[in-house]
Amino acid sequence: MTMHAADFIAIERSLGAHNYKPIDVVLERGEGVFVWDVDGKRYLDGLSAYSAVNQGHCHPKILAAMLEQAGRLTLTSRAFRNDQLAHFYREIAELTGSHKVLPMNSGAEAVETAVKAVRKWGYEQKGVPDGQAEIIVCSENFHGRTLGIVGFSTDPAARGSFGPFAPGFRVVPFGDASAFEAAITPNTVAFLVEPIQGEAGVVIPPAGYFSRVRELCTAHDVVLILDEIQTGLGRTGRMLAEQHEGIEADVTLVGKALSGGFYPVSAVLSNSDVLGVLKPGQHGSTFGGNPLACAIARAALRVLTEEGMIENAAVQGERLKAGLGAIRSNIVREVRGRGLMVAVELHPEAGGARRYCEALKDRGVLVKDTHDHTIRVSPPLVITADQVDWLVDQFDRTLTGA
Ligand code: IF1
Repeated sequence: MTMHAADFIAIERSLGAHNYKPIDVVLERGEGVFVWDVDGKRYLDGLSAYSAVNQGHCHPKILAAMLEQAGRLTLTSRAFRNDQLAHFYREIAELTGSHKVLPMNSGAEAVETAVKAVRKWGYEQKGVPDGQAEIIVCSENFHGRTLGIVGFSTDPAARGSFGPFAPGFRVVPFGDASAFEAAITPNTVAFLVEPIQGEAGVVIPPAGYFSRVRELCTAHDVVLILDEIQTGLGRTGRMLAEQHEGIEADVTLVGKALSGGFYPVSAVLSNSDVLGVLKPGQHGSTFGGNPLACAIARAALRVLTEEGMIENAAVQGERLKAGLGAIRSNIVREVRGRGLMVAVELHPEAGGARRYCEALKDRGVLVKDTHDHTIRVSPPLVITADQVDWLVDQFDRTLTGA
């Protein structure tokens, strides 16, 4: 019996937990910027799995590296060494200017790892009294779904009914360096922040915010942790979004596109001695740093740079932003973004972004609403100028009702 879209959806509805409300398109194949549904209809992917497939779907070189490694050795655990880890360390350290690397799997695990490491650093290096470490975070943050992380979320949907939560976090408004300064105490060990807030709707901080934050962190011996899980690895037109701000984080978190979407791979990158506080037995993961993950990540990083994807993201990002910004529609409130991390915010009177995402789907464009009134647009970094123009045209027709 051939299954149709409605059949897949019905089974998911009856057997799955309803923790998502996906756009009802059932995808079965992907290549570059395109994906195809079970009826053979083609779509331009304007989400890239939330920036995990920056390199485009099923990139042939990453696929080849994965297949080659999968037939050789997949998992040793960290009880033994493997011949991929050292190469991965060297290559990612060089590309990001880091001195120490700790591999994990999901983005949330990288965030949790950083929280553990900076607390330990605070007690052992900064001299914070035991159990008193404080970490400053921003309102509207998104860092993942684990208990430690949702405990310092300000989103009622993310944290509601999941407590009790761990103490030790202070929340300040994003983009306000004075508020950050006022929240620093002698027990502050770190500031955890996204360079551009993704889930909050692609919120870009005011110019100068991060250079001031960097100064304050240095002056008060506070570890600056940048969550680049979404903004990193070319998405904003630079390898890391911090490069737009002219700063360097002490700890950088990457994930998502670190595998080009083939496998969950994340990493904590450290410029300071933070990761140095972790000793044998104090942290780990069965799958973290496995040879399959390392081989995939190495290929994913290599194609990003070798194939000019980061420069392309800068060029096509400008084209996309200009094109979307030129749409004459009275329901568009603002178009903003950096590189290929773009958002179209609609006026509340438009009745919500979801209906426009549904309409765009019918026109062959897959995008996702966030926070009711914003459409996130983040295609793979391999998108061409013609494809950007076509994408903009579909937005134009949808938002002007043409
Ligand atoms: C979902 C959002 C994006 C992240 C940052 C850590 C993580 C994420 C800056 C955790 C994850 C996700 C998860 C995904 C939706 C997606 C998302 F809308 F929820 F906010 F991209 F914008 N730091 N982002 O953006 O990484 O543990 O998921 O690997 O469905 O929850 P993870």
